[in-house]
Amino acid sequence: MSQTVLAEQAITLHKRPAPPTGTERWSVDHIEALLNLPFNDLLWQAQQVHRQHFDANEVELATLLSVKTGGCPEDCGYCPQSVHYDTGVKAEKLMESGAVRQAAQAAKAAGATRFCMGAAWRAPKDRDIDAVAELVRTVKDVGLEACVTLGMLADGQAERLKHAGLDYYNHNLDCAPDFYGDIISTRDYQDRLDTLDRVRGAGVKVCSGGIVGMGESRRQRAALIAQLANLPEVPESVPINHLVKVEGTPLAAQPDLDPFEFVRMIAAARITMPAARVRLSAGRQQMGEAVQALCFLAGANSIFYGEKLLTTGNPDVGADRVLFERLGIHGRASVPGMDERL
Ligand code: SAM
Ligand code: DTB
Ligand code: SF4
Repeated sequence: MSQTVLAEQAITLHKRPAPPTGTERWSVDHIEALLNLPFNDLLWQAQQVHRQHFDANEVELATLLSVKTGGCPEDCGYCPQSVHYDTGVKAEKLMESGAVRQAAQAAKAAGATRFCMGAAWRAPKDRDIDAVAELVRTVKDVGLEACVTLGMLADGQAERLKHAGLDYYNHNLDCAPDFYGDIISTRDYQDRLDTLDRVRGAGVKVCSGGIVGMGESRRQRAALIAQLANLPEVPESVPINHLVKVEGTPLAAQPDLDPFEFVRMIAAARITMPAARVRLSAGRQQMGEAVQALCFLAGANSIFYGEKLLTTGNPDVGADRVLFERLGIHGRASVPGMDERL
């Protein structure tokens, strides 16, 4: 089949009404064919889809805070916070709400609309959920959307977070099912899917994506996108992380990925999940501005904003303001329903 025909099919496909819940919307073959398109054809499609659903020059600013750092018992091969690897990250206790309030106020003053709190847990205990619920209330009180990522959830925990006002729960599928065992041995893919079900069941919006550049094949990248796009309900938020290589982790010496492969992944996420916020997540500091601009062209419309991710660096606010100015991009001004709460 010619690439033009494939490109046309993909456009027709995305216009079709969503199939019934649980039905496969996108095959791995189809997504792989998208990833195989000439770069310009792929970006052209992604731009069209993007403009049908969003203001093409608006990007959401989400600030990230590690509220409980390090000491994690899981062995995720990319992660500096795992106890299995000697990365120099020190384990810290859960932050108090006063310090979180200050960080949230600073993020809001800098223009962020979403505040994401990460905890290096395999799975939170019920008493951890109580403490995080307090942090969620604090963030909501400041007037920001609240997102947390705490690991695997047990029955009832997502409901308690929802009750505290949580908007989003981040839990990444990270990679294709057939690559997962190469990266993590301490839990399996189904555990991740079960947590996403619990989040959805509690009425909390789903933030789920993955990491690119861990040595996966293009087909495996397509398979990750297929997993996300075929979830019973498409995630509202899809973070695409570029692996940040951290000394001491098993993936520290991973060869560099062709940056255009990363841009292709953003485009595939945009085309297959047209209404989702696709976040150009970790890896911006290492990526350079031209590649970031291509990611925005490919349909990324959210970034992590602020000089730190969880334990590694991110471009500072000043640098992002200059980049946005040069590209004519503006940050998302407000979130519907948010201002009344202030
Ligand atoms: N412990 C919880 C969990 O794993 O679900 C929450 C925190 S964990 C650090 C959140 C996500 O950060 C991971 O799922 C992974 O996608 C991303 N991440 C961690 N280390 C990374 C790295 N070095 N480069 C890119 N993304 C990374
Ligand atoms: C996500 O998808 N990426 C963020 C967030 N969700 C929690 C984490 C990126 C972490 C990068 C490595 C670090 O700073 O430790
Ligand atoms: Fe722990 Fe999350 Fe890091 Fe895995 S990614 S080691 S679960 S903090």
